[in-house]
Amino acid sequence: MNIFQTLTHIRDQKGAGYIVLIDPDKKNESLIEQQVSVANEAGVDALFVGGSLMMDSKCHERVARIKSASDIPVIFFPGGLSQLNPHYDAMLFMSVISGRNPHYLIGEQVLSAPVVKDLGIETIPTGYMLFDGGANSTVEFMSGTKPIPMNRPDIAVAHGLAGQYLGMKLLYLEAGSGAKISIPTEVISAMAKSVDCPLIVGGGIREPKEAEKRVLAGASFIVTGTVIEDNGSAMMKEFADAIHS
Ligand code: 1GP
Repeated sequence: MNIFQTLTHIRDQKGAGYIVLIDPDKKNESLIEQQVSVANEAGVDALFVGGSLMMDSKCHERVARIKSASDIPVIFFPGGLSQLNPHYDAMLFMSVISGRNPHYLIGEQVLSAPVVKDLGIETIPTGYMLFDGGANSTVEFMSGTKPIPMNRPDIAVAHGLAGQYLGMKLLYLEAGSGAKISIPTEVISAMAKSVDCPLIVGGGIREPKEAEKRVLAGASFIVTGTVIEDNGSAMMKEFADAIHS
C-alpha cells in the first residue's frame, strides 16, 4: 500500500484520521523527539511536516530527526521548494486553488517537479483551500492570496468541485495555523455533500470536541499543530480518541 492508500484505509477503518503537524522550524528545535515519540504511542495516524516560513537553515536536519524517530508516515506539507528533501514518505503535491496567485497555483509545482522525480517521493495531488480564520495567517501573507470567507459555503463548494474535476485526490480546508475561527461545520457538511474527495480540515482546532464535531460533519482527516506546540504532547491521545470515535 502506498501512503495515499494507507490514509484512505485509515479513514475507512477508523471513521477519520488524526494528523499532527510538526513545523521543522527553529522554534520547535527542542520539541521534536518528544512530540514524535508521543505521536507514535497516542494513536496519531500520520505526521505532516512543513511550515510557511523557516527561520534558520536546519529544516532538513530536523526532518531527518522526525523521520528517524517516527513509526508512522511522515508526509511533506509543503511551505516551499526549499523544504524538499529525501526524508519524507510522501508529499501533498498541493496547489492553492482558493487563490489566484499563479506562483502557488502552478509555478512552485513546476520548480519542484524535477526535484520530486529525482527524489522519488510519492505525490498526493491536493487542492489547498485557505479560509479566513481571522488571524491574518502566515500562509495568507506568504502566498499572497485572499482567503475564502467562512460564511460562504457556496464559494467553498465551487472551489472543491473544481479541485475534484482537476483530479485532486484530497482537499485541504485550511483556516490557517493559529486561526481564531476554525472551519465551521456548515462549510464541512456542504463540502462533504457535494464533493467526493476526502476532506482534510485544519487550522485553529484547540479542543478534541471541536475535532469530533468536524468529523461528524464530514471531515476525513483532522490536523492539529499549534495546540500541541502550546500545551505539550499530552493532548494527542485525547484528540486521537475523539477523532476515531
Ligand atoms: C496549519 O492546519 C494546520 O496548516 C494546523 O493549524 O496550528 O492552528 O493547529 P493549527
